[in-house]
Amino acid sequence: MITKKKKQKIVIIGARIDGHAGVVLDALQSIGGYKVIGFIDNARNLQDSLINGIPVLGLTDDLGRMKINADYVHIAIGDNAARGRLFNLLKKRNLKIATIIHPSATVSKRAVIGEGSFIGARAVIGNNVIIDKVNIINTGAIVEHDTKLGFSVYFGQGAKTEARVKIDDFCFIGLGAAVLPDIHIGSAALIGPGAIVDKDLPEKSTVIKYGEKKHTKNIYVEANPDVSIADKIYVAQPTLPDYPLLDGRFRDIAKSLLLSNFAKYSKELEAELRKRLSVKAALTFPNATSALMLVLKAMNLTGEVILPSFTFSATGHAVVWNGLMPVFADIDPDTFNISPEDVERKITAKTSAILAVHIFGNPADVEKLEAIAKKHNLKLIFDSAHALGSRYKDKPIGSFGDAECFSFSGTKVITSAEGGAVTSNDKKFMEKLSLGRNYGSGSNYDCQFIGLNGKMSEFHAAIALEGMPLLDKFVRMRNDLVNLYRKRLSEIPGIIFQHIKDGRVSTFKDFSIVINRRKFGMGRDELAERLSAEGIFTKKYFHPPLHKMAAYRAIKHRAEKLSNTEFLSNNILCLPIYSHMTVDTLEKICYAIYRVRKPNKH
Ligand code: T4K
Repeated sequence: MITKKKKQKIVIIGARIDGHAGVVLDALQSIGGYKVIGFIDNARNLQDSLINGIPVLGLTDDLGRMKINADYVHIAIGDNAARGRLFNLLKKRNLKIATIIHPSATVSKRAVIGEGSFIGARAVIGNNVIIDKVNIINTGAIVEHDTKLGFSVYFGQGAKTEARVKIDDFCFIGLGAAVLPDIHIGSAALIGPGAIVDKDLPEKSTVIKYGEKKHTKNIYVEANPDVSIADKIYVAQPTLPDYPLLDGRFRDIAKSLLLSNFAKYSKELEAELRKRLSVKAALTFPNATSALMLVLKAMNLTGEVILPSFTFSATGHAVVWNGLMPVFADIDPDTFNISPEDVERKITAKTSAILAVHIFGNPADVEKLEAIAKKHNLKLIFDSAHALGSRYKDKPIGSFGDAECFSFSGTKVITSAEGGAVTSNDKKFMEKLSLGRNYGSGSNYDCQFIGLNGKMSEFHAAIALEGMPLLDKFVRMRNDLVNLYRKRLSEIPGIIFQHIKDGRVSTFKDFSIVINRRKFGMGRDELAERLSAEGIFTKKYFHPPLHKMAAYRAIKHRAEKLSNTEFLSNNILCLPIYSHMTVDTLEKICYAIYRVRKPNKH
């Protein structure tokens, strides 16, 4: 009697049928003996649908508690961090994770293949190779003898190692890359397509093909593994330049023995800012706070300065450090930027300047503010700390008003670790500012006025320079993320977004939501707490507003009728955003918001 052997039931996590899930499905069909009974994926549009006649059973985010009636699961997700995290989660649930080896692959009898790994068609795994858990070795890859691959490594199509190579956890080896014998690659390194690795690499290194200068979007994102998906999600993260390129500039600086004093890289950064921002003059600074302080000082301002209270403390501090009185104007409730109408209402005979902010990168009402400043003969300064890469009516932010001040701190779109810059079309003013950032003197030590140490170090300038070519790309990536955020979150009642007016481009240095407590089911503070309990860290930018801070209550200031400022400050929450954030991370945040809220039943 012939008995038909019962097929093993398997669930595939990850449902990209035109991606790795499709490759896994094909391999299972070639192997035979498995019945794929479902996919699990975080894409909400796929829920309850059929893919190749196979149902989508639920969200990856629910894997911790979802019932799975299968003999095996397999994780078909290319992202190393996500795959590793899910592997650990599934192991905690005692689920069996299938190791899949395509029948056309050649695997030495003395090789060890870890649980949950995938070996693709025509791949070759040599003698004494040890492949740790949940690796992907793609089509036609060659892992030569005595090589060791760590946990959750990705090996692209046709990539190969020579003998005795050691590749640590979470590394990404791109399509067709080659690793020479006896090399050791540290964890989470990115080896770009076609690259040749001929020396040991420390963890998180990036190697792109020799001779290529430009990164592609994917390479850049992969170079900064989105660790948050595996662990905690922070409101901001720097997206850092490629280390080997930076290494060249750092060596050059060390060789020159000139570490500061407005030298080569500081000057290069200034030239880059002039070019990108279409502005006549640019000066680097150690941070935006000192830049703002010195700009106000060099303008010889007196009396009162009008500024928003809805901003970061540094905007107001620059005014107070100069012995000027802050007069707070209210903001527009939709754009969150200073209201030109309220600015005009608050002008007195003592007003000497307007200090506006492009909040979260959303360009302020530049033309209206310029008209008011001109009409009342006031200086106009923009705190553009968030706005490097923003555009107003097709012009880059950077050439408006009398001066604009930028920040390169660690949470900004382009970072130099700490750093700042001032741009202006007023060359004479910038000459004075240039003296000011050298304590107030030229080379003869005869100080013309009380300046400060406003020098950006050469190392910091080199980091910013490395990032500058990526500015437009990062702004586009952030705008794509915001579009997806808005799409997902607009399905939840009680969430309002910052309005970006037509003809303006925001950098989305921050992505903010405003919570309507009644419609959403809970207030901003409770949402922040609940997200924090899920490992998602948000910021209440800007709460308290400046006029409610202890330091400002203790000094002379004016703060009349700031109802929009107070409402926004009490209800706004900035959600995580950074240029290399993955869609998986974003989906996780949106789903967490959806899950933790208390919908209003009435
Ligand atoms: N004007 C405005 C309108 C500003 O917003 C700022 C500064 C300034 C002027 C002055 O610019 P600078 O003098 O700083 O150049 C941050 C930043 O330190 C500050 O630069 C920024 N604005 C402000 C809005 O935010 P915190 O204390 O709220 O953020 P922090 O340091 O907690 O960082 C947020 C998250 O980012 C962390 O939870 C983790 C992550 N992070 C941060 C840094 C610095 C990283 O992953 N890596 C990092 O290196 O002040």
